[in-house]
Amino acid sequence: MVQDSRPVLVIGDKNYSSWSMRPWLAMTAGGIDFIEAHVKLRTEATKADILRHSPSGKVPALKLGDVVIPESLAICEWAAEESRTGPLLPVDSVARALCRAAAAEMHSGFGALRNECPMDILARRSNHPISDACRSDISRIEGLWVDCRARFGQNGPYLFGHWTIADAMYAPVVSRFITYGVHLLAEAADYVATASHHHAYQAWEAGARAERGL
Ligand SMILES: N[C@@H](CCC(=O)N[C@@H](CS)C(=O)NCC(=O)O)C(=O)O
Repeated sequence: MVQDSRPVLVIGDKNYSSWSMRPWLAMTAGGIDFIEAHVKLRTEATKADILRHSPSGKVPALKLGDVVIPESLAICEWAAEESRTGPLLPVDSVARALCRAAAAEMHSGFGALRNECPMDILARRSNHPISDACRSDISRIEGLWVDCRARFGQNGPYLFGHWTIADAMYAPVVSRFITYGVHLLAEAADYVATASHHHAYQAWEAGARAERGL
Protein backbone atom coordinates (compact mmCIF):
# COMPACT_ATOMS: atom_id res chain seq x y z
CA MET A 1 0.00 0.00 0.00
CA VAL A 2 1.35 3.47 -0.93
CA GLN A 3 1.52 5.73 2.10
CA ASP A 4 -0.08 9.19 1.84
CA SER A 5 2.77 11.68 2.24
CA ARG A 6 0.62 14.79 2.49
CA PRO A 7 0.94 17.05 5.55
CA VAL A 8 -1.68 16.39 8.25
CA LEU A 9 -3.10 19.39 10.09
CA VAL A 10 -4.63 18.42 13.42
CA ILE A 11 -7.39 20.86 14.35
CA GLY A 12 -10.18 21.35 16.88
CA ASP A 13 -13.84 22.14 16.22
CA LYS A 14 -14.15 24.69 13.42
CA ASN A 15 -16.78 26.67 15.32
CA TYR A 16 -14.56 27.22 18.36
CA SER A 17 -10.90 26.58 17.63
CA SER A 18 -9.46 29.98 16.83
CA TRP A 19 -5.87 28.73 16.95
CA SER A 20 -6.69 25.94 14.50
CA MET A 21 -8.37 28.35 12.11
CA ARG A 22 -5.23 30.40 11.53
CA PRO A 23 -2.91 27.81 9.95
CA TRP A 24 -5.85 26.11 8.21
CA LEU A 25 -6.56 29.41 6.44
CA ALA A 26 -2.87 29.94 5.62
CA MET A 27 -2.48 26.42 4.20
CA THR A 28 -5.74 26.72 2.26
CA ALA A 29 -4.93 30.19 0.92
CA GLY A 30 -1.48 28.87 0.01
CA GLY A 31 -3.00 26.06 -2.06
CA ILE A 32 -1.21 23.40 0.00
CA ASP A 33 -2.65 19.90 -0.37
CA PHE A 34 -3.18 18.62 3.17
CA ILE A 35 -5.25 16.20 5.20
CA GLU A 36 -7.30 17.34 8.22
CA ALA A 37 -7.36 15.33 11.43
CA HIS A 38 -10.09 16.38 13.85
CA VAL A 39 -10.10 16.42 17.63
CA LYS A 40 -13.30 17.30 19.45
CA LEU A 41 -12.62 20.03 22.03
CA ARG A 42 -14.23 20.36 25.47
CA THR A 43 -14.66 16.65 26.17
CA GLU A 44 -13.06 14.43 28.81
CA ALA A 45 -11.09 12.73 26.05
CA THR A 46 -9.78 15.93 24.42
CA LYS A 47 -6.38 16.03 26.09
CA ALA A 48 -5.64 12.35 25.44
CA ASP A 49 -6.89 12.66 21.85
CA ILE A 50 -4.58 15.62 21.17
CA LEU A 51 -1.62 13.93 22.87
CA ARG A 52 -1.98 11.06 20.41
CA HIS A 53 -0.96 13.58 17.73
CA SER A 54 1.19 16.17 19.48
CA PRO A 55 3.27 16.29 22.67
CA SER A 56 2.24 19.94 23.16
CA GLY A 57 -1.26 18.76 24.11
CA LYS A 58 -2.73 21.61 22.03
CA VAL A 59 -4.15 22.05 18.57
CA PRO A 60 -3.23 23.00 15.94
CA ALA A 61 -0.36 20.66 15.18
CA LEU A 62 1.12 19.96 11.76
CA LYS A 63 2.40 16.46 11.09
CA LEU A 64 5.11 16.25 8.42
CA GLY A 65 6.02 12.58 8.32
CA ASP A 66 7.34 11.81 11.78
CA VAL A 67 7.90 15.48 12.64
CA VAL A 68 5.22 17.41 14.54
CA ILE A 69 5.12 21.21 14.38
CA PRO A 70 2.98 22.66 17.17
CA GLU A 71 2.05 26.36 17.43
CA SER A 72 -0.21 28.19 15.01
CA LEU A 73 2.26 30.92 14.09
CA ALA A 74 5.07 28.49 13.22
CA ILE A 75 2.67 26.57 10.97
CA CYS A 76 1.56 29.80 9.29
CA GLU A 77 5.23 30.65 8.63
CA TRP A 78 5.75 27.16 7.17
CA ALA A 79 2.69 27.65 4.95
CA ALA A 80 4.13 30.98 3.77
CA GLU A 81 7.29 29.17 2.68
CA GLU A 82 5.41 26.30 1.03
CA SER A 83 2.68 28.41 -0.61
CA ARG A 84 1.82 27.48 -4.18
CA THR A 85 -0.35 30.53 -4.79
CA GLY A 86 2.16 33.33 -4.26
CA PRO A 87 3.74 34.93 -1.22
CA LEU A 88 1.87 34.86 2.11
CA LEU A 89 4.33 37.42 3.48
CA PRO A 90 5.10 40.85 1.99
CA VAL A 91 8.11 40.91 -0.35
CA ASP A 92 9.45 44.22 0.99
CA SER A 93 11.61 43.61 4.07
CA VAL A 94 10.08 46.42 6.19
CA ALA A 95 6.53 45.40 5.31
CA ARG A 96 7.47 41.78 6.04
CA ALA A 97 8.82 42.76 9.48
CA LEU A 98 5.63 44.72 10.21
CA CYS A 99 3.52 41.74 9.06
CA ARG A 100 5.44 39.41 11.39
CA ALA A 101 5.09 41.94 14.23
CA ALA A 102 1.31 42.11 13.70
CA ALA A 103 1.08 38.31 13.63
CA ALA A 104 3.25 37.95 16.73
CA GLU A 105 1.28 40.61 18.62
CA MET A 106 -1.86 38.59 17.96
CA HIS A 107 -0.17 35.36 18.96
CA SER A 108 1.02 36.70 22.30
CA GLY A 109 -1.63 39.26 23.21
CA PHE A 110 -5.20 40.47 23.39
CA GLY A 111 -6.00 38.20 26.31
CA ALA A 112 -9.05 40.17 27.44
CA LEU A 113 -10.68 39.96 24.01
CA ARG A 114 -9.84 36.27 23.73
CA ASN A 115 -11.22 35.45 27.18
CA GLU A 116 -14.33 37.60 27.12
CA CYS A 117 -15.35 37.04 23.51
CA PRO A 118 -14.45 33.45 22.66
CA MET A 119 -14.68 32.43 19.02
CA ASP A 120 -18.09 30.97 18.21
CA ILE A 121 -18.12 31.57 14.48
CA LEU A 122 -21.74 30.59 13.82
CA ALA A 123 -23.23 32.48 16.77
CA ARG A 124 -24.61 36.01 16.73
CA ARG A 125 -24.88 37.68 20.16
CA SER A 126 -26.17 41.13 20.97
CA ASN A 127 -25.53 43.21 24.10
CA HIS A 128 -22.46 41.17 25.01
CA PRO A 129 -20.71 42.91 27.95
CA ILE A 130 -17.29 44.34 27.06
CA SER A 131 -14.86 45.32 29.83
CA ASP A 132 -12.43 48.24 29.70
CA ALA A 133 -9.55 45.80 29.16
CA CYS A 134 -11.38 44.20 26.26
CA ARG A 135 -12.25 47.62 24.80
CA SER A 136 -8.57 48.52 25.00
CA ASP A 137 -7.62 45.33 23.06
CA ILE A 138 -10.24 46.22 20.45
CA SER A 139 -8.89 49.78 20.13
CA ARG A 140 -5.34 48.53 19.64
CA ILE A 141 -6.48 46.09 16.94
CA GLU A 142 -8.47 48.82 15.18
CA GLY A 143 -5.40 51.09 15.29
CA LEU A 144 -3.17 48.36 13.91
CA TRP A 145 -5.58 47.52 11.08
CA VAL A 146 -6.16 51.18 10.18
CA ASP A 147 -2.41 51.78 10.09
CA CYS A 148 -1.83 48.71 7.89
CA ARG A 149 -4.60 49.71 5.50
CA ALA A 150 -3.27 53.29 5.28
CA ARG A 151 0.26 52.04 4.52
CA PHE A 152 -0.48 49.08 2.25
CA GLY A 153 -4.06 49.58 1.03
CA GLN A 154 -2.90 50.65 -2.43
CA ASN A 155 -1.65 47.08 -3.00
CA GLY A 156 -4.95 45.31 -2.30
CA PRO A 157 -7.82 44.95 0.20
CA TYR A 158 -6.04 43.04 3.00
CA LEU A 159 -3.83 44.24 5.86
CA PHE A 160 -0.65 44.23 3.79
CA GLY A 161 -2.36 44.60 0.41
CA HIS A 162 -2.38 40.99 -0.74
CA TRP A 163 -3.54 38.31 1.73
CA THR A 164 -0.79 37.31 4.21
CA ILE A 165 -0.34 35.34 7.40
CA ALA A 166 -1.34 38.51 9.30
CA ASP A 167 -4.82 38.10 7.81
CA ALA A 168 -4.76 34.46 8.92
CA MET A 169 -3.77 35.44 12.46
CA TYR A 170 -6.53 38.08 12.76
CA ALA A 171 -9.27 35.99 11.10
CA PRO A 172 -10.65 34.72 14.45
CA VAL A 173 -10.80 38.35 15.64
CA VAL A 174 -12.79 39.19 12.51
CA SER A 175 -15.11 36.35 13.46
CA ARG A 176 -15.43 37.60 17.06
CA PHE A 177 -16.27 41.13 15.90
CA ILE A 178 -19.06 39.67 13.76
CA THR A 179 -20.35 37.29 16.46
CA TYR A 180 -20.47 39.93 19.19
CA GLY A 181 -21.58 42.80 16.92
CA VAL A 182 -18.62 44.96 18.00
CA HIS A 183 -18.96 48.55 16.84
CA LEU A 184 -15.81 49.50 14.92
CA LEU A 185 -14.20 52.42 13.12
CA ALA A 186 -15.33 52.51 9.47
CA GLU A 187 -11.95 51.32 8.08
CA ALA A 188 -11.86 48.41 10.52
CA ALA A 189 -15.47 47.49 9.71
CA ASP A 190 -14.58 47.51 6.00
CA TYR A 191 -11.69 45.16 6.69
CA VAL A 192 -13.98 42.79 8.63
CA ALA A 193 -16.32 42.65 5.61
CA THR A 194 -13.44 41.99 3.20
CA ALA A 195 -11.59 39.45 5.35
CA SER A 196 -14.72 37.45 6.14
CA HIS A 197 -15.41 37.05 2.41
CA HIS A 198 -11.98 35.60 1.59
CA HIS A 199 -12.45 32.13 0.07
CA ALA A 200 -10.49 30.38 2.85
CA TYR A 201 -12.53 32.11 5.60
CA GLN A 202 -15.74 31.14 3.81
CA ALA A 203 -14.56 27.54 3.45
CA TRP A 204 -13.71 27.32 7.17
CA GLU A 205 -17.10 28.74 8.13
CA ALA A 206 -18.81 26.25 5.79
CA GLY A 207 -16.83 23.53 7.58
CA ALA A 208 -18.15 24.78 10.93
CA ARG A 209 -21.70 24.53 9.60
CA ALA A 210 -21.04 21.06 8.20
CA GLU A 211 -19.70 19.89 11.58
CA ARG A 212 -23.14 20.71 13.00
CA GLY A 213 -25.00 19.14 10.11
CA LEU A 214 -26.22 22.58 8.94
N1 LIG B 1 -0.09 28.81 21.48
C1 LIG B 1 -0.89 27.77 20.86
C2 LIG B 1 -2.28 27.77 21.48
C3 LIG B 1 -3.06 26.54 21.10
C4 LIG B 1 -4.34 26.37 21.93
O1 LIG B 1 -4.50 26.95 23.01
N2 LIG B 1 -5.25 25.52 21.41
C5 LIG B 1 -6.47 25.16 22.10
C6 LIG B 1 -7.65 25.07 21.12
S1 LIG B 1 -8.00 26.58 20.26
C7 LIG B 1 -6.35 23.78 22.67
O2 LIG B 1 -5.64 22.95 22.15
N3 LIG B 1 -7.11 23.49 23.74
C8 LIG B 1 -7.21 22.16 24.25
C9 LIG B 1 -6.73 22.02 25.65
O3 LIG B 1 -6.07 22.95 26.16
O4 LIG B 1 -7.01 20.97 26.21
C10 LIG B 1 -0.90 28.00 19.33
O5 LIG B 1 -0.70 29.14 18.92
O6 LIG B 1 -1.08 27.04 18.55
